[in-house]
Amino acid sequence: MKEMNTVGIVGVPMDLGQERRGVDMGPSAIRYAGLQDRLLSLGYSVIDYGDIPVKGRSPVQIGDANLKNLQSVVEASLNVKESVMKMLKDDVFPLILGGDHSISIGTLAAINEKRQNVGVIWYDAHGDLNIPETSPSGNIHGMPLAVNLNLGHSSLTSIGAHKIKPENIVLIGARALDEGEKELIQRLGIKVFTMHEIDRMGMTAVIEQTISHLKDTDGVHLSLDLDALDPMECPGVGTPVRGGITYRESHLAMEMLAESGLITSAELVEVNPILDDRNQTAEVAVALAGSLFGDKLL
Ligand code: HAR
Ligand code: MN
Ligand code: MN
Ligand code: MN
Repeated sequence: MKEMNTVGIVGVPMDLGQERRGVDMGPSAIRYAGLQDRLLSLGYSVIDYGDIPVKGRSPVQIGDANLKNLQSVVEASLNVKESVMKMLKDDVFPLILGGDHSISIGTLAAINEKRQNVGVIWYDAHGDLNIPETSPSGNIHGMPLAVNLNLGHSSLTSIGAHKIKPENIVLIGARALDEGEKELIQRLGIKVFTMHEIDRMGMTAVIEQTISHLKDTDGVHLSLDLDALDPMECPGVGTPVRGGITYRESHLAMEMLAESGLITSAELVEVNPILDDRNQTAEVAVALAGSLFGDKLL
């Protein structure tokens, strides 16, 4: 973690990037799980910027089958961007609570305004590298990383200067990549640690290599999709995939990232309390945030 002693929290009650209801309650669930107290206990000051307004699901869907709820996602993303820009201006560490992963379009649009050469860690079972032409679902939460490479529908790519360089991205935990995503990864040479590499090398080596891959960036954004973890430990997600990262491996990853001092912003996404078991996925999110913000355990 960069020496920054105030954390800014903002919630994005967004569920329009996918089809399962309930993920819009993610920010509340994460707050109820004690995020603020966890950060205060680690010595940070916390400013809660509240929640960003997100339109309800309209019965008449705007956009088409390849881009569900496009117009509402664009509107919300512009609000996310504005709010994250405010946090950056206030010089606090931006911690954004989803909401589905489409919120990342606005988050990184803001970060790209402020910094050049931004690094991104995409901790996720999925690649989120679809464009409308390759998406099997038309769900925008499967597209944000592509948008951040300036690929996809112009209504999304025009939300900001989406200029993340392929060589500044690392995917960790991937195990459900679509064909078009695999092709893009190969073509752009994006660094990916799939579950295979995590099993084979161990999380220690994965994070060491991630850190060395991203060491020359101007700060790294951690996009933490809770479905990266195994659904036995994080059942409260809309698109669970078996065979995920363990709770302990994830803590190790966060602890090593904290030590690296590289992380300058983060988001916790895809927590869906309706699908959860006693808010445990939100509790995992808060516990991992503890490690990311430097809890040393001793
Ligand atoms: N790749 C699939 C699609 O595009 C599933 C995407 C699921 N995405 C998330 N975020 N849950 O990672 O529809
Ligand atoms: Mn995701
Ligand atoms: Mn995912
Ligand atoms: Mn753009």
